[in-house]
Amino acid sequence: MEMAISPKIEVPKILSEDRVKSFIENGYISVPDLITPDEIGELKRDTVTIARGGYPCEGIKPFPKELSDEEVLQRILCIHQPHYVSPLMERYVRHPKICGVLSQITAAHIPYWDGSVKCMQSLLFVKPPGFQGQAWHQDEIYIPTRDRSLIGAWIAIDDATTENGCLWVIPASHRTGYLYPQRSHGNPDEFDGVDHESHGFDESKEIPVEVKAGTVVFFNGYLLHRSRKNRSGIYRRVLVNHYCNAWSLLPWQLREGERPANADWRRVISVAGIDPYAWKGYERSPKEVWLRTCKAAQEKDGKEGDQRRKSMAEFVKVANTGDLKPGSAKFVEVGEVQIALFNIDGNYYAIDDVCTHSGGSLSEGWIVEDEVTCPLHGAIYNIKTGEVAGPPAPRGVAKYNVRVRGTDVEVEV
Ligand SMILES: O=C(O)CCC(=O)C(=O)O
Ligand code: FES
Repeated sequence: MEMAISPKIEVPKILSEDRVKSFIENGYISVPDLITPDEIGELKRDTVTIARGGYPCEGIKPFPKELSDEEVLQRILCIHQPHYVSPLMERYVRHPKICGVLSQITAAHIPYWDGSVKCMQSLLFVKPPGFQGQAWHQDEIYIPTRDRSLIGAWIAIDDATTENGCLWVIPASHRTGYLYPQRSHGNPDEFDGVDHESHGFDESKEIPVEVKAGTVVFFNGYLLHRSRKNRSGIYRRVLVNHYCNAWSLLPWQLREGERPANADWRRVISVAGIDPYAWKGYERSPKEVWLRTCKAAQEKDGKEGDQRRKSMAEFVKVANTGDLKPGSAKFVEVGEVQIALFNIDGNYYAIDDVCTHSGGSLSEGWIVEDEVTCPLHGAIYNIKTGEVAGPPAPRGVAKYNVRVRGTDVEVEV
């Protein structure tokens, strides 16, 4: 049988041969003015639309209407996979100039490569003032390719400086293809809690990559990089899209019956040249879209929540007793407070709905006895106390007093 190959996607050549060589040598390259000020404007506007839940999806609940756009953005470190729901973000995954550069450098280390590229991930960092950075890592630890061709296209939406938490890299650290071991970073004030830290190399070789808005920084998946806390008064917004050689299988996750050698993640978009595996079809997964918070965001919400609770704690009706069967949960909102209400053997309990790991909705989790498992990455919480009973959540969630008056279930907030 003749296998269907996708039509060829033509993209412009952007870089000189010297610049391509520089990428192969150093593992990264900055290309200024690839994105126009008008395009920056639409990326900023769409960030607000996504953050406010303007594209309905399970992972992003609309914030309360009373919150201003600024107040919404100030609660978000990063939005994962926005291109699955936002047509504009998908357009930037396919941006002709970005894909033109990608078709020159992504697998330029491989002889006979024909410039074919596919995208598997988008990350929209908001990183407001005070928010944590990402500790040392290599992206191929998270997204393995077969041929060391993973590449990030890091689109600066704001000027990125050492003050607001720009990218830092160790030039040429990708060359050997060595994946450094990881450990816990032990610095939650500087770095986000989700990521471990790569170690075992000379950190003194790191350099900051300070760039103007509209610049795109391209970096290889083996390049050691990190970013620090945002210590400025302005955002550091960045859209990072990840790609690889379209000829590489993508063993990102093993499904049933797959082995590392034949696993192939198909939630991809072909963006340059051909897709030799087009015959397998494509998948999309709006379920993968979610908001990631960090320590700074949780502390902010915690402080505001504490103040609110101290100044105006009162019992508020949130449900009728008949609304929840034993062993089930319900999402309820009182003002800005998002609560997971549980019925365990006829008794009612209320805890914050938002998982402290990365914002999963606990009311949508799995309940076993008096514990709930976060639907996103499996953190476990005690429903009666809000305490963490299993990783990866860094801390517990607030617990609220509940009382039943007649058939009214009331929560103290
Ligand atoms: O920009 C950042 O803060 C980190 C980006 C990053 O580590 C990545 O996209 O792999
Ligand atoms: S959001 Fe990751 S475990 Fe809950």
